[in-house]
Amino acid sequence: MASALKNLSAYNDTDVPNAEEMTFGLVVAEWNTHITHALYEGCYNTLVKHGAKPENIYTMQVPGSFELTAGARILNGQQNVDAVICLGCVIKGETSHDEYINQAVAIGLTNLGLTTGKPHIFGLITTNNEQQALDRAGGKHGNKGVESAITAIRMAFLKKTPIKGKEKRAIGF
Ligand code: RBF
Repeated sequence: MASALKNLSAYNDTDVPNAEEMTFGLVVAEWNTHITHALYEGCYNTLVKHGAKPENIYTMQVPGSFELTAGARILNGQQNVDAVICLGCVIKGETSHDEYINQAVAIGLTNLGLTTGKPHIFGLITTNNEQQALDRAGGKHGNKGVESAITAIRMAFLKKTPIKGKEKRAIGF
């Protein structure tokens, strides 16, 4: 399974830029709260662990995952953050609601990333059942909130760092 082979929660601390000067927006969905709060804990603690100041982390709760993009848009209007991380959990049910919500969030966050020029991190767990979600919120497949935090720091660092030419880089983790 792809996530078993690439569990980014077990990342190398030394590869992560310092987040001391960075600001973050966290938008968290209230549906499946036991999952999304575990994602939030992992995400928030990882940002702080890498230097982010608590006063520079703005948290907004929205009703469901469908509202994540609207929440991110509102947060952007109120705070000039370096990156926005959206955390939610959509579990497949008897109907195809999950496909509509997941697609809307993926497209919405892509659009927000392109129109604002700021990283918008897709921290949405999209699973077939609750166990798969638990496995990814601090269980056997790590915590996608932690991974979202690392991705946000790395992307914010890229945005803050002017790219240079003539530099051959090692590719890979
Ligand atoms: N929101 C979630 O974050 N996770 C879900 O698993 C979820 N399931 C839903 C299932 C149905 C049938 C509906 C109508 C909504 C669901 N929502 C879920 C809420 C959705 O993200 C949104 O808050 C509402 O549709 C209001 O816009």
